[in-house]
Amino acid sequence: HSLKLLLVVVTSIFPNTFLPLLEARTDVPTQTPWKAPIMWEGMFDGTLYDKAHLEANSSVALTVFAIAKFCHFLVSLVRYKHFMIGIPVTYYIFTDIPEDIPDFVLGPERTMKVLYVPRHARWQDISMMRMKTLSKIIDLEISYTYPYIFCLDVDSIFENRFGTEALGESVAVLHSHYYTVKQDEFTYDRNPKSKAYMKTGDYYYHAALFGDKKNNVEALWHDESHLNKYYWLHKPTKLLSPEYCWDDSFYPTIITTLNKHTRT
Ligand code: 2GW
Ligand code: MN
Repeated sequence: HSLKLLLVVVTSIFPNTFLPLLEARTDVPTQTPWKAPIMWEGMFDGTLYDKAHLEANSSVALTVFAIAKFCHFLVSLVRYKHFMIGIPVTYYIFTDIPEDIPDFVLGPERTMKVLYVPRHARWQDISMMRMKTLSKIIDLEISYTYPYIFCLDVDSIFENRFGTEALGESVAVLHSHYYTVKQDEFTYDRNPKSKAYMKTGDYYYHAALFGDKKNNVEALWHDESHLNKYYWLHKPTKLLSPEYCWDDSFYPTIITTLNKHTRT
């Protein structure tokens, strides 16, 4: 009984850490060498996660950047269907043209904040400087209000459940182009002068969170290279399968559940 009680207490503090995973899939790796779960479709009961997160009053800040011509992507992104249904979500939209944000009706428990950011001339900087803006807003505001934050490319479309099972201390997404690829073909930054330099690593992660810009050396894949270096040094506690960020144009799919990320 006391074990059960302990589990109940622990589960309510860390709702998504201790929920049981269903019978592991055998066709894909479901755990990292450092024992973090890799979440694949069919491995979890979403209703259990939703219930635990509802009871724990979880909420999520979802940050996206819509700079220059990227505002139109927002329409499909904010559709109330698949992302964290059942718990409150605030969209943090960073843009240089607030008047270009389309009108949309937000679903229940959704709110939106539009924040102005200046446009950088080079697209590499648009992408990379997201981290600087994000770390500022996290320190100023988000960390006080939201237990969870997800940072997404705006050109993503939720087409299937992207639910509370995806929440965790530190969550990385396996890049759909690389999850079957050998490590020496990963596009890590191999330039020793770069802060993102890495010879070996664990996986190749997709930049759902971002790195920063230092030393005046531009990393091979910009923020994505820094992100990969960061997650190599600080192991994520949960990995999401490439199902969470799929790219249709790349591979005729063997995967049943897709959340699309269109390459622009
Ligand atoms: C990006 C490339 C070329 C021209 C413009 C832009 C651009 C990006 C822009 O004009 N306005 C804008 O808001 N962005 C934001 O940056 C937007 O949120 C977009 O989703 C994000 C990343 O750019 P994207 O989606 O065009 O590039 P991907 O999908 O090839 O990005 C991957 O690689 C990037 C680094 O090179 C990042 O790591 C990104 O997170 C990865 O998915
Ligand atoms: Mn993108």
